[in-house]
Amino acid sequence: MVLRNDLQEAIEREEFALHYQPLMNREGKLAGVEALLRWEHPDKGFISPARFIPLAETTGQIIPISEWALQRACQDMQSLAQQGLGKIRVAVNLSPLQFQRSNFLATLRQTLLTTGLPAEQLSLELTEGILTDNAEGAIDTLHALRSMHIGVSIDDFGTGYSSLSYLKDLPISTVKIDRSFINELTNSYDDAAIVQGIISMAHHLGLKVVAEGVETEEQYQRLLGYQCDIFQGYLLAKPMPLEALETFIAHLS
Ligand code: G
Ligand code: G
Ligand code: MN
Ligand code: NA
Repeated sequence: MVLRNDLQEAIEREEFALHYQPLMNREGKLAGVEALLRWEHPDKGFISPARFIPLAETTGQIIPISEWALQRACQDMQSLAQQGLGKIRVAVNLSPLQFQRSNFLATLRQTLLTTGLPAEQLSLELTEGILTDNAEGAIDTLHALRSMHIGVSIDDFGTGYSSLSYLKDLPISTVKIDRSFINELTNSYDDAAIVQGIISMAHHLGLKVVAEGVETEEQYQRLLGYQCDIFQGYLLAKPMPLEALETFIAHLS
Protein backbone atom coordinates (compact mmCIF):
# COMPACT_ATOMS: atom_id res chain seq x y z
CA MET A 1 0.00 0.00 0.00
CA VAL A 2 1.18 3.47 -0.85
CA LEU A 3 1.20 5.90 2.06
CA ARG A 4 1.08 9.63 2.23
CA ASN A 5 4.56 9.77 3.80
CA ASP A 6 6.06 7.64 1.02
CA LEU A 7 4.57 10.02 -1.48
CA GLN A 8 5.96 13.02 0.40
CA GLU A 9 9.44 11.48 0.27
CA ALA A 10 9.01 10.73 -3.41
CA ILE A 11 8.20 14.38 -4.07
CA GLU A 12 11.20 15.57 -2.04
CA ARG A 13 13.59 13.06 -3.62
CA GLU A 14 12.16 13.55 -7.12
CA GLU A 15 11.54 9.86 -7.64
CA PHE A 16 9.15 10.50 -10.51
CA ALA A 17 9.80 10.06 -14.19
CA LEU A 18 7.81 10.61 -17.36
CA HIS A 19 7.51 8.01 -20.07
CA TYR A 20 6.19 8.91 -23.51
CA GLN A 21 3.88 6.88 -25.71
CA PRO A 22 3.77 7.76 -29.42
CA LEU A 23 0.44 8.48 -31.16
CA MET A 24 0.42 7.71 -34.88
CA ASN A 25 -1.80 9.15 -37.63
CA ARG A 26 -3.44 7.30 -40.54
CA GLU A 27 -0.30 7.68 -42.66
CA GLY A 28 1.80 6.05 -39.97
CA LYS A 29 3.48 9.34 -39.05
CA LEU A 30 4.01 10.56 -35.52
CA ALA A 31 1.03 12.68 -34.41
CA GLY A 32 2.40 13.37 -30.92
CA VAL A 33 3.15 11.66 -27.65
CA GLU A 34 1.31 11.16 -24.35
CA ALA A 35 3.31 11.83 -21.18
CA LEU A 36 2.72 9.13 -18.57
CA LEU A 37 3.88 9.49 -15.01
CA ARG A 38 6.00 6.79 -13.37
CA TRP A 39 7.13 6.51 -9.76
CA GLU A 40 10.41 4.70 -9.39
CA HIS A 41 10.35 3.72 -5.73
CA PRO A 42 13.80 2.78 -4.33
CA ASP A 43 12.54 -0.46 -2.66
CA LYS A 44 9.17 -1.21 -4.20
CA GLY A 45 10.28 -0.63 -7.76
CA PHE A 46 8.03 0.93 -10.36
CA ILE A 47 4.62 2.02 -9.08
CA SER A 48 1.80 2.81 -11.53
CA PRO A 49 0.07 6.18 -11.27
CA ALA A 50 -3.20 4.25 -10.95
CA ARG A 51 -1.94 3.25 -7.49
CA PHE A 52 -0.87 6.63 -6.15
CA ILE A 53 -2.85 9.30 -7.99
CA PRO A 54 -6.09 8.60 -6.11
CA LEU A 55 -4.23 9.08 -2.79
CA ALA A 56 -2.40 12.13 -4.10
CA GLU A 57 -5.77 13.60 -5.11
CA THR A 58 -7.15 13.33 -1.59
CA THR A 59 -4.02 14.71 0.11
CA GLY A 60 -3.44 17.50 -2.41
CA GLN A 61 0.02 16.09 -3.19
CA ILE A 62 -1.17 15.77 -6.76
CA ILE A 63 -0.51 19.51 -7.16
CA PRO A 64 3.31 19.48 -6.82
CA ILE A 65 3.46 16.16 -8.70
CA SER A 66 1.40 17.55 -11.59
CA GLU A 67 3.37 20.78 -11.73
CA TRP A 68 6.57 18.76 -11.92
CA ALA A 69 5.11 16.56 -14.71
CA LEU A 70 3.92 19.50 -16.80
CA GLN A 71 7.28 21.24 -16.50
CA ARG A 72 9.19 18.06 -17.34
CA ALA A 73 7.04 17.30 -20.40
CA CYS A 74 7.55 20.83 -21.77
CA GLN A 75 11.30 20.69 -21.13
CA ASP A 76 11.59 17.28 -22.77
CA MET A 77 9.83 18.46 -25.94
CA GLN A 78 12.18 21.45 -26.07
CA SER A 79 15.10 19.07 -25.76
CA LEU A 80 13.80 17.00 -28.73
CA ALA A 81 13.45 20.17 -30.81
CA GLN A 82 16.99 21.27 -29.93
CA GLN A 83 18.28 17.91 -31.14
CA GLY A 84 16.58 18.45 -34.49
CA LEU A 85 13.96 15.76 -33.85
CA GLY A 86 11.07 18.12 -34.60
CA LYS A 87 8.37 20.02 -32.78
CA ILE A 88 6.64 17.13 -31.11
CA ARG A 89 3.19 17.65 -29.64
CA VAL A 90 2.81 16.38 -26.09
CA ALA A 91 -0.39 15.44 -24.24
CA VAL A 92 -0.33 15.74 -20.46
CA ASN A 93 -2.98 14.16 -18.23
CA LEU A 94 -4.70 16.57 -15.85
CA SER A 95 -6.18 15.70 -12.52
CA PRO A 96 -9.52 17.24 -11.52
CA LEU A 97 -7.96 19.03 -8.55
CA GLN A 98 -5.33 20.64 -10.77
CA PHE A 99 -7.88 21.75 -13.38
CA GLN A 100 -10.19 23.28 -10.78
CA ARG A 101 -7.52 25.29 -8.96
CA SER A 102 -7.93 29.03 -9.28
CA ASN A 103 -4.29 29.48 -10.33
CA PHE A 104 -4.31 26.64 -12.88
CA LEU A 105 -4.13 28.90 -15.95
CA ALA A 106 -1.51 31.16 -14.40
CA THR A 107 0.71 28.18 -13.57
CA LEU A 108 0.27 26.84 -17.09
CA ARG A 109 1.23 30.18 -18.67
CA GLN A 110 4.24 30.40 -16.39
CA THR A 111 5.40 26.89 -17.36
CA LEU A 112 5.11 27.68 -21.08
CA LEU A 113 7.00 30.90 -20.51
CA THR A 114 9.87 29.40 -18.52
CA THR A 115 10.31 26.37 -20.79
CA GLY A 116 9.69 28.32 -24.00
CA LEU A 117 7.48 25.56 -25.40
CA PRO A 118 5.06 26.95 -28.02
CA ALA A 119 1.51 26.48 -26.67
CA GLU A 120 0.49 24.74 -29.93
CA GLN A 121 2.75 21.86 -28.92
CA LEU A 122 0.87 21.23 -25.69
CA SER A 123 -2.41 19.44 -25.26
CA LEU A 124 -4.18 18.42 -22.09
CA GLU A 125 -6.17 15.25 -21.41
CA LEU A 126 -9.23 15.58 -19.22
CA THR A 127 -11.77 12.98 -18.21
CA GLU A 128 -15.48 13.56 -18.63
CA GLY A 129 -15.93 13.83 -14.85
CA ILE A 130 -13.88 17.03 -14.70
CA LEU A 131 -16.33 18.70 -17.03
CA THR A 132 -19.54 17.54 -15.42
CA ASP A 133 -18.48 18.32 -11.81
CA ASN A 134 -18.29 22.08 -12.15
CA ALA A 135 -19.57 22.64 -15.64
CA GLU A 136 -19.58 26.44 -15.72
CA GLY A 137 -16.10 26.97 -14.34
CA ALA A 138 -14.81 24.19 -16.53
CA ILE A 139 -16.21 25.73 -19.71
CA ASP A 140 -14.58 29.08 -18.92
CA THR A 141 -11.25 27.35 -18.40
CA LEU A 142 -11.63 25.45 -21.68
CA HIS A 143 -12.28 28.68 -23.56
CA ALA A 144 -9.16 30.19 -22.03
CA LEU A 145 -7.14 27.15 -23.12
CA ARG A 146 -8.46 27.46 -26.65
CA SER A 147 -7.56 31.14 -26.81
CA MET A 148 -4.04 30.12 -25.74
CA HIS A 149 -4.00 27.52 -28.59
CA ILE A 150 -3.60 24.61 -26.19
CA GLY A 151 -5.38 21.45 -27.36
CA VAL A 152 -7.84 19.60 -25.14
CA SER A 153 -8.73 15.91 -25.41
CA ILE A 154 -11.42 14.03 -23.55
CA ASP A 155 -9.70 10.93 -22.19
CA ASP A 156 -11.30 7.52 -21.49
CA PHE A 157 -14.25 8.59 -23.64
CA GLY A 158 -17.31 6.39 -23.39
CA THR A 159 -16.80 5.30 -19.78
CA GLY A 160 -18.60 8.26 -18.18
CA TYR A 161 -22.29 8.93 -18.00
CA SER A 162 -22.29 11.76 -20.45
CA SER A 163 -22.88 11.53 -24.16
CA LEU A 164 -21.32 13.11 -27.19
CA SER A 165 -24.11 15.65 -27.31
CA TYR A 166 -22.66 17.55 -24.37
CA LEU A 167 -19.42 17.95 -26.32
CA LYS A 168 -21.01 20.00 -29.03
CA ASP A 169 -20.75 23.27 -27.15
CA LEU A 170 -17.35 22.64 -25.59
CA PRO A 171 -14.17 24.04 -27.11
CA ILE A 172 -12.31 20.75 -27.30
CA SER A 173 -10.36 19.25 -30.17
CA THR A 174 -10.19 15.48 -29.67
CA VAL A 175 -11.87 12.50 -28.04
CA LYS A 176 -9.89 9.45 -26.98
CA ILE A 177 -11.98 6.29 -27.07
CA ASP A 178 -11.36 4.27 -23.93
CA ARG A 179 -9.28 1.17 -24.44
CA SER A 180 -11.99 -1.09 -22.99
CA PHE A 181 -14.00 -0.57 -26.22
CA ILE A 182 -10.97 -1.14 -28.45
CA ASN A 183 -10.16 -4.29 -26.49
CA GLU A 184 -13.49 -5.90 -27.43
CA LEU A 185 -13.76 -4.36 -30.88
CA THR A 186 -13.18 -7.54 -32.85
CA ASN A 187 -15.13 -9.84 -30.47
CA SER A 188 -18.21 -7.82 -29.69
CA TYR A 189 -20.75 -6.37 -32.12
CA ASP A 190 -21.86 -3.99 -29.39
CA ASP A 191 -18.41 -2.54 -28.87
CA ALA A 192 -17.84 -2.31 -32.61
CA ALA A 193 -21.11 -0.38 -32.93
CA ILE A 194 -20.15 1.96 -30.08
CA VAL A 195 -16.74 2.68 -31.59
CA GLN A 196 -18.21 3.38 -35.04
CA GLY A 197 -20.87 5.58 -33.48
CA ILE A 198 -18.36 7.62 -31.47
CA ILE A 199 -16.13 8.16 -34.51
CA SER A 200 -18.97 9.14 -36.78
CA MET A 201 -20.55 11.55 -34.30
CA ALA A 202 -17.21 13.06 -33.31
CA HIS A 203 -16.40 13.74 -36.96
CA HIS A 204 -19.76 15.43 -37.46
CA LEU A 205 -18.90 17.67 -34.51
CA GLY A 206 -15.53 18.51 -36.08
CA LEU A 207 -13.50 16.54 -33.53
CA LYS A 208 -10.54 14.24 -34.10
CA VAL A 209 -10.66 10.72 -32.68
CA VAL A 210 -7.86 8.80 -30.99
CA ALA A 211 -8.24 5.06 -30.38
CA GLU A 212 -6.26 4.04 -27.32
CA GLY A 213 -5.11 0.57 -26.36
CA VAL A 214 -4.68 -0.69 -29.95
CA GLU A 215 -2.97 -4.04 -29.42
CA THR A 216 -3.65 -6.12 -32.54
CA GLU A 217 -3.35 -5.67 -36.29
CA GLU A 218 -6.99 -6.72 -36.60
CA GLN A 219 -8.12 -3.89 -34.30
CA TYR A 220 -5.93 -1.45 -36.19
CA GLN A 221 -7.37 -2.44 -39.58
CA ARG A 222 -10.94 -2.16 -38.28
CA LEU A 223 -10.24 1.29 -36.88
CA LEU A 224 -8.70 2.39 -40.17
CA GLY A 225 -11.89 1.22 -41.87
CA TYR A 226 -13.97 3.22 -39.40
CA GLN A 227 -11.97 6.34 -40.36
CA CYS A 228 -10.35 6.73 -36.94
CA ASP A 229 -7.77 9.55 -37.09
CA ILE A 230 -5.08 8.63 -34.56
CA PHE A 231 -3.88 5.38 -33.01
CA GLN A 232 -2.21 4.68 -29.68
CA GLY A 233 -1.36 1.31 -28.19
CA TYR A 234 1.17 -1.43 -27.72
CA LEU A 235 0.85 -2.50 -31.39
CA LEU A 236 2.32 0.84 -32.47
CA ALA A 237 4.59 1.65 -29.51
CA LYS A 238 4.73 1.24 -25.76
CA PRO A 239 5.36 4.10 -23.33
CA MET A 240 9.14 4.67 -23.17
CA PRO A 241 11.71 6.92 -21.49
CA LEU A 242 12.85 10.05 -23.31
CA GLU A 243 16.11 8.48 -24.57
CA ALA A 244 14.17 5.61 -26.18
CA LEU A 245 11.74 8.12 -27.69
CA GLU A 246 14.66 9.95 -29.27
CA THR A 247 15.75 6.72 -30.96
CA PHE A 248 12.16 5.92 -31.96
CA ILE A 249 11.73 9.33 -33.64
CA ALA A 250 15.13 9.23 -35.29
CA HIS A 251 14.24 5.88 -36.92
CA LEU A 252 10.86 6.97 -38.31
CA SER A 253 11.06 7.52 -42.02
O1 G B 1 0.51 4.70 -17.53
P1 G B 1 -0.59 4.00 -16.80
O2 G B 1 -1.47 3.05 -17.51
O3 G B 1 -0.06 3.29 -15.61
O4 G B 1 -1.55 5.18 -16.24
C1 G B 1 -2.56 4.90 -15.35
C2 G B 1 -3.42 6.11 -15.16
O5 G B 1 -2.67 7.22 -14.65
C3 G B 1 -4.06 6.62 -16.45
O6 G B 1 -5.44 6.81 -16.20
C4 G B 1 -3.41 7.91 -16.73
O7 G B 1 -4.29 8.83 -17.34
C5 G B 1 -2.98 8.39 -15.36
N1 G B 1 -1.82 9.26 -15.46
C6 G B 1 -0.64 8.99 -16.06
N2 G B 1 0.19 10.05 -15.97
C7 G B 1 -0.48 11.02 -15.30
C8 G B 1 -0.17 12.36 -14.89
O8 G B 1 0.91 12.91 -15.14
N3 G B 1 -1.13 13.04 -14.20
C9 G B 1 -2.35 12.51 -13.93
N4 G B 1 -3.22 13.23 -13.25
N5 G B 1 -2.68 11.25 -14.30
C10 G B 1 -1.76 10.52 -14.98
O1 G C 1 -6.22 6.84 -18.76
P1 G C 1 -5.16 6.98 -19.81
O2 G C 1 -5.71 6.80 -21.18
O3 G C 1 -4.36 8.25 -19.70
O4 G C 1 -4.17 5.79 -19.58
C1 G C 1 -3.17 5.48 -20.44
C2 G C 1 -2.65 4.15 -19.97
O5 G C 1 -2.87 3.14 -20.94
C3 G C 1 -1.18 4.19 -19.71
O6 G C 1 -0.96 3.66 -18.47
C4 G C 1 -0.57 3.28 -20.74
O7 G C 1 0.55 2.60 -20.20
C5 G C 1 -1.72 2.34 -21.04
N1 G C 1 -1.67 1.77 -22.38
C6 G C 1 -1.23 2.36 -23.50
N2 G C 1 -1.35 1.55 -24.58
C7 G C 1 -1.89 0.41 -24.11
C8 G C 1 -2.25 -0.83 -24.75
O8 G C 1 -2.13 -1.04 -25.95
N3 G C 1 -2.78 -1.78 -23.94
C9 G C 1 -2.95 -1.60 -22.60
N4 G C 1 -3.47 -2.60 -21.91
N5 G C 1 -2.61 -0.46 -21.98
C10 G C 1 -2.10 0.54 -22.72
MN1 MN D 1 -4.53 9.74 -21.08
NA1 NA E 1 -7.55 6.52 -21.30
